[in-house]
Amino acid sequence: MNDVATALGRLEELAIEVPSWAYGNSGTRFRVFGTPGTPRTIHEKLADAAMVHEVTGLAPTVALHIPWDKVDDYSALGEYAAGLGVGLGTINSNTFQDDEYKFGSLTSSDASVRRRAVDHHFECIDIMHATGSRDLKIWLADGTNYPGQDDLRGRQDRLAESLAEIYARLGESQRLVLEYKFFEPAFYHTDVPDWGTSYAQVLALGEKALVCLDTGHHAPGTNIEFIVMQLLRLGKLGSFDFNSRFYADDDLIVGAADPFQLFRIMVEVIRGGGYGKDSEVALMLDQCHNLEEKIPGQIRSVLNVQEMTARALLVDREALAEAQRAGDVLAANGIFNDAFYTDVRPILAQWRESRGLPADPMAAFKASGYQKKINEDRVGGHQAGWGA
Ligand code: PSV
Ligand code: MN
Repeated sequence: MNDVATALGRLEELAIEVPSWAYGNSGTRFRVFGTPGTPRTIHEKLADAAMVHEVTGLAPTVALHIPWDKVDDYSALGEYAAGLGVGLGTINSNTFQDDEYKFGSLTSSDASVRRRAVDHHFECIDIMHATGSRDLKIWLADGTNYPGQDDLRGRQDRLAESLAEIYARLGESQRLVLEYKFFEPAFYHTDVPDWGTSYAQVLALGEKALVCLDTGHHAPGTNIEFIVMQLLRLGKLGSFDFNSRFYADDDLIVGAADPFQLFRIMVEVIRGGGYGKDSEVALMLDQCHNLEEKIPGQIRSVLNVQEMTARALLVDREALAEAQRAGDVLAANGIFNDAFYTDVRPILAQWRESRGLPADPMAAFKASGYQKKINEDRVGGHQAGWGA
């Protein structure tokens, strides 16, 4: 195994972006439960996100979703965030909640609907200029429910045209990341269902367009780390939306369903140059907590990513390559698994303390009294959640 000091040396480079929407109410199609202390404004969401960063040192930026997080003055919002010790990150567009988009947005056969959807992305790019955000993240709910409902090829062609218009509007240092998802809300076909489609679309656009991989957006049994390897190899992995799933797009705490999968993904991220300060790959969370308290949910998530990153950094690459060259299947597998089975929690606790962070961020948050305070303070108003 790699020596622990070298591995932990690289841990310093880990930065995870948290989503603003994680702090609002969310749920399933059966029920969205309200909870005390839920933010009413983007300012309150940022304050909650800042707590995650304060106790972990891992989450310096917050992704915004438009129009959920719209404000009049984004420079002021950026200053407010900076005052809390965090920055504004990726801007997520939203073309999945307006009646006009019922049959599609960027793929719609109705030119006026496409115009509206493209204009929404122009607005997002304007916001990115004001916030200094690098990435515009596009996920489309576009798709159909029944064979024959629409022309699959026509939709793909219109998607390419719409994306080209949006791409042409990007600033020099801005990027577009196109997220894929194999189903939901459409059930027969989705217009960007898989990494191959996203890759084909962004390849046609140019080098500022990349793929966003949401770990919850694959069919059961998919080898996600293979996709990670391939996109890194092709230079087209732009970002991750981390979460975990048991069945569908469950948006659960990352690493909760399958820690070994998260480890395997981080191994490929590191192997492919997608990790650390010299990498342009954005590591984001995309989670909505339905039952658990939201801030500790995010803390647990970023800690899980940190833990699996530490384990992945422990893989002895040289010994692994040697075993692979020698065709020693079980030795190679053993070297890989040795790193996964290493309990890094005690050394991570020490590592945190040596940096002035709490050894146990979950306990530190609990002891901070922050949850009690927001439960008492945030009375009245409209709690943020889906559609707000
Ligand atoms: C779609 O399921 C998705 O993963 C996209 O990233 C959306 O923007 C996000 O969820 C909203 O929670
Ligand atoms: Mn996502």
